[in-house]
Amino acid sequence: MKSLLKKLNIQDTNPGASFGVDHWIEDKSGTELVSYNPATGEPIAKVIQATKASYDQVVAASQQAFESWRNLPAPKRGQVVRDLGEAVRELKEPLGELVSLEMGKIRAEGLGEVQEMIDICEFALGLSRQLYGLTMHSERPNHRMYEQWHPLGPVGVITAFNFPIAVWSWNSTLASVCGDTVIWKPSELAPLTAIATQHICNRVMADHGLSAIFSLVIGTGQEVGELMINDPRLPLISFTGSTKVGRHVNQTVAGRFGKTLLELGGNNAIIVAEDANLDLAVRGILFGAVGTAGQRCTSTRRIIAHKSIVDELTQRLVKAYGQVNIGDPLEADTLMGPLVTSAAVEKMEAALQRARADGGQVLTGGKRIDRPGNYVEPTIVRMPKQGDVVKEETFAPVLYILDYEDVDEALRIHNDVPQGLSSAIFTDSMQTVERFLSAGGSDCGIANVNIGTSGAEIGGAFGGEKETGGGRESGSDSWRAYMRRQTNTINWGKELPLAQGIKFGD
Ligand code: UN1
Repeated sequence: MKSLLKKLNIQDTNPGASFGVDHWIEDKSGTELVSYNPATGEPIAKVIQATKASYDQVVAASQQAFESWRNLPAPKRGQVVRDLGEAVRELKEPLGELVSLEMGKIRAEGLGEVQEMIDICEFALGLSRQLYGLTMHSERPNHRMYEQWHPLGPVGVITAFNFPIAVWSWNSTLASVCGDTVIWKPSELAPLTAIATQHICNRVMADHGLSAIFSLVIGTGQEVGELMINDPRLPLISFTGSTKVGRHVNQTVAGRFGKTLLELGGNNAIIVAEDANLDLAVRGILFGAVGTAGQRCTSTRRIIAHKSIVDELTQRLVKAYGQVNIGDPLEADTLMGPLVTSAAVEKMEAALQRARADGGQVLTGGKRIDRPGNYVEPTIVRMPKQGDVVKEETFAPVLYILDYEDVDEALRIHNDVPQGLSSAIFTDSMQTVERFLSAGGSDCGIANVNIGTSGAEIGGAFGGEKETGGGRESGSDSWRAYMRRQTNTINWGKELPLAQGIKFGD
């Protein structure tokens, strides 16, 4: 562990704010934050959290950096992000392992997460030459109309523990090629991953003679989070986390006419039709429900299976769950690591208690594992109906199984939850596929066919509807969230005709 931390410049005690190589700020009155290894319960290292004083210093630096960064041609900004991707590629292994060490996802997924950052850096580089605006034909003679996109300013990015690098990188790489500067408040559960990433950013910025394009402020939601969402100097807040906190962020930022980009709770279901390829379905469900110990926004939480195959599917899933190797996330053959905190274990236990009270039958799992660390058994619960507990997001490996008789019923159950992030169907019927993808089908931001709900590629827009918050991050045209649109009309004639044919004082 010591050599891993050394490779990434993590000290025993780390300052909690930075905007450049020579700009690490240790707040004298900052409180200590200890990062624990969820696999053992042991401390890894400490961070001195930022308070208002260092927060203000970071925002001032970020504002100042924005003044010149916004004028650098976007393809030049892209080159900085390209170098960031290259620097991360060189440290992929230790960085991925630090993710595993700090939040408990298995090594393969930790590395996958770093790969997601490398991928989005490449995407952002290409994007830096494609920040397109439209041109329109004016109704007036000798007039030209078009729209262009300008950067917003310093953007606040508040991220969750479960993707401590990837989600920040979706935001920061796109925002920075768009000409914004970025201020990052990571989860209090994954501060060391953020510190390691900031060290890399600092090096790359220094190579380009820059600072404060990427900045870090580690502190509590109550202190630093509140400062950010109330701060008119931050025109956009991108927030990933629970619906409950997201609602507060949304309302607060809207109150000052700021913009938000929200990626909140998911309660993702897979419909398994009577004609589904069950081999594929079992594998897709296993990765979706057990991967990352059920702690992805995209994790599969509900199975809606046709009555004719539900028993066979369930038996096969129970068997597959029995073969899941649970243990140290850094061991090569582990498939499921611990939950992030013991509070997460307690929330899982409470949800299972409610599910049982609702008539749920636990078919496998259901218990905490008696060893150090926050280990639980991956759990399958057969539910007679979709009650309140099934409609809530429990961030744990709990999979509820429901059944249906016809596609109408499947879709009704599917959409009858407050969240709308990801969804999937397993079927070989073209009609059922099209039905699922039609306007009256899945109401989610992501709808997949014959693959699971999780593991999206960076190239598509990522996000969801309803209480998931409506934001879109990562690929496609998500970059627009980080810019402001300006419509321009240019008169190159010698007359001043008015639109709508209005004559005024002629
Ligand atoms: C999240 O859980 O917040 O699609 C992000 C996925 C990952 C990202 C998940 N690429 O599962």
